[in-house]
Amino acid sequence: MQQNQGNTTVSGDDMKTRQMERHTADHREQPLTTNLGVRLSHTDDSLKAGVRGPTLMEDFHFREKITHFDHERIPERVVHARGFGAHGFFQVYESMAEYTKAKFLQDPRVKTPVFVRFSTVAGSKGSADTVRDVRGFATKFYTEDGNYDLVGNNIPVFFIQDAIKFPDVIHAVKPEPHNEVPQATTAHDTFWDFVVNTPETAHMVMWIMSDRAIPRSFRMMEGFGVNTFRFVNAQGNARFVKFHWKPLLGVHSLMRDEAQKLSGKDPDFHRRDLWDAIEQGNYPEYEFGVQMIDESQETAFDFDILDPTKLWPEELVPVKIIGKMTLTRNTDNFFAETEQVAFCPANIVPGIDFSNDPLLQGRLFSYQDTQLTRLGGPNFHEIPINRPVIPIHNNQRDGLHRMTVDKGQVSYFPNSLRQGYPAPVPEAEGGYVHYAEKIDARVIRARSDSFQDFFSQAALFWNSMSAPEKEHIIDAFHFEVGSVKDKAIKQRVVDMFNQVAPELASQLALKIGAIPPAEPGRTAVAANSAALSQANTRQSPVSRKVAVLAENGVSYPAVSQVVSVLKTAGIQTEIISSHMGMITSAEGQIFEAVKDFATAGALLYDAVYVPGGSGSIESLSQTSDTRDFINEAFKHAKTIAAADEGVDLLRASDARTVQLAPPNAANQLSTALGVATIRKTSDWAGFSQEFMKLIAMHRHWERTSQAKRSNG
Ligand code: HDD
Repeated sequence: MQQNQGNTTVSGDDMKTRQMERHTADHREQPLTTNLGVRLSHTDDSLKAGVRGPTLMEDFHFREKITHFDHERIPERVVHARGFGAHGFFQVYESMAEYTKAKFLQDPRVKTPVFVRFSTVAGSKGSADTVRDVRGFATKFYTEDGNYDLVGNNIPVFFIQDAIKFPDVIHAVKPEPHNEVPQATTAHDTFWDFVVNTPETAHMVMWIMSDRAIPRSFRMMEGFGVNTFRFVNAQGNARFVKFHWKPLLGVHSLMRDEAQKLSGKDPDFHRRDLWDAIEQGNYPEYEFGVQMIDESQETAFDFDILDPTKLWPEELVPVKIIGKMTLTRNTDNFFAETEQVAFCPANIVPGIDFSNDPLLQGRLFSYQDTQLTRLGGPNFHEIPINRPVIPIHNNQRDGLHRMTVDKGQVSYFPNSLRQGYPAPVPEAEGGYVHYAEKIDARVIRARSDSFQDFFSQAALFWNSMSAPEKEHIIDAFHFEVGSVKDKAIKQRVVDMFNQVAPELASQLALKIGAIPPAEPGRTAVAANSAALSQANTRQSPVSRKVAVLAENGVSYPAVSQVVSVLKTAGIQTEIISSHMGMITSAEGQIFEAVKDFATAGALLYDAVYVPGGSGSIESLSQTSDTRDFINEAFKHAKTIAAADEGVDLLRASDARTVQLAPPNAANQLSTALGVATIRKTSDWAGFSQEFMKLIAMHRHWERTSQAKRSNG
């Protein structure tokens, strides 16, 4: 599939696309038929005994159509039910032969096809995208050694240490069983009841209450393999590894209030964002990183490297960036691809092996098992999205929905009737051999003592947060634990997190009517890790969305020149008016308003721009929709820009609290707290550049802190 071809890039990335194409159907300009190919003359009426009579049993068309419809749904995933997928490819930057013999990590010219599915965990298939939850980040690499699945999350640790507790944590977080309420949220009694009775959850709970759990976009999240795996090289030497995805756009999040409102305004916010970005050619990119620990260092850390509630601080174990994944193609059919894709952490290739992480060990069983119910039998590997791009040969036969017609008399091994084929492959020729770890132990149902420190890394996470991130965590705890009815559970949350961050616990207690801890908890961890804070992430304005508020009479240069600079930088703009359709600038040019205040909202944009033009501003100021729009963007710390009379419109909004360009000053740019204003300028390019710098910063948190202080 990916042979060397001189110095040219070997394009394996379209192998999967070509394979999938063999299974696609294009119905354009085709006659209507039954599933058995009979052409149909009429499909709008069932066959009846007389036009007003009963429907006849012999109506094969009716029976087939309704039967198929009746069975269109399959069970949703028991977790990660709501997801969204895309195709792409992966390329390693340099050969990793020193560490692993995995073929897809050897040759930088090789493009390995991938399919990625992002997901939320707790919600049903039809729930909203922006709920507070961990996001699944599952990648299927279609390698020349077979399929490799990296089934990760956007949070590097997990709630529990042992897979046997997975049904418990999921039952606790899912809607409560007696009334199936609430949907897709951790803000309810059973979740927090589980947390206070399971202190190993502390670290993950800190992440879940942080901004990580409400990402701005799937394109702006990190991914983590979470569990510890092994790399094994051709000499048979192994290292412990953890896997990372780092988005080139940086890691950015929504605000709680914004995320909750978005659930109503656009429940498909994240999937729409991913789909649109790919359609527009803004291909999401993630660098692939590995942390590696030598086998000899297995017990050298003050945490157990097999404990999935622990991360390996990047300051101790650096992340080596080894390649990049680019997502380039949306699906043709959501059900066939995104719904039917089946991931499994046990799907590995030579060069990668498992560790004894007790969460991983349980996962190795669960995923294949769950697909038997979800996809209806043992042949789901034949579904096009799940097929490897290399041939499959073995003696497995039959079962529900078998597609392959296996030829011949023999379906067993050893055999002589088929000369011993299909034949096992020696390790040297690529046959998988499990790493020969030495195990010398007694059978026991217990947890290792080295897994007993539940709070140190939770405290490390808290220490590593910037001031706004800490505020957001307190706000999240306030909402979530404040939604719990049982007072004893609320109190126990305060007491438990007093062990992690005493200032968090005491502030939370005051907000939710619990008793503040008498003295700080016992975990005294001073360390912090810069890599954990989103304040240190990459910044880029690319693919951000800007709302331009305009009416008839808007200034032509103020719109056209700014929009053209933004577009060149890969920023999208949409003109929003009180009505959709054409609007005329003061100079007579026509713009199209693609949205109006009913169909849009500041929630859907990263920034707002109000160009001048007295006619436009006069009309805009006549509706409270405009003020609401600006106020909402302001509240959510988004970049706001205005020029000329547009600045006056800001004066009538909450943005008046920041410094704006004064009425008579010409060409004096003011950029205070993420609000860029200017009057009487001809330097639109310079103004646009400043605007873009602010957009790249994502949010201006100092504004929200200031607002809080002045309110409080
Ligand atoms: Fe899991 C789905 C990630 C622990 C059992 N899991 C699932 C998906 C992701 C993860 C991303 C969705 C895959 C897709 O898009 O189809 N799960 C994780 C991570 C874990 C984790 C990062 C901790 C390190 N999971 C975990 C445990 C168990 C499971 C401990 C059970 C013992 N997970 C499942 C499952 C799912 C699943 C029930 C549901 C649907 C599916 O597998 O295909 O088997």
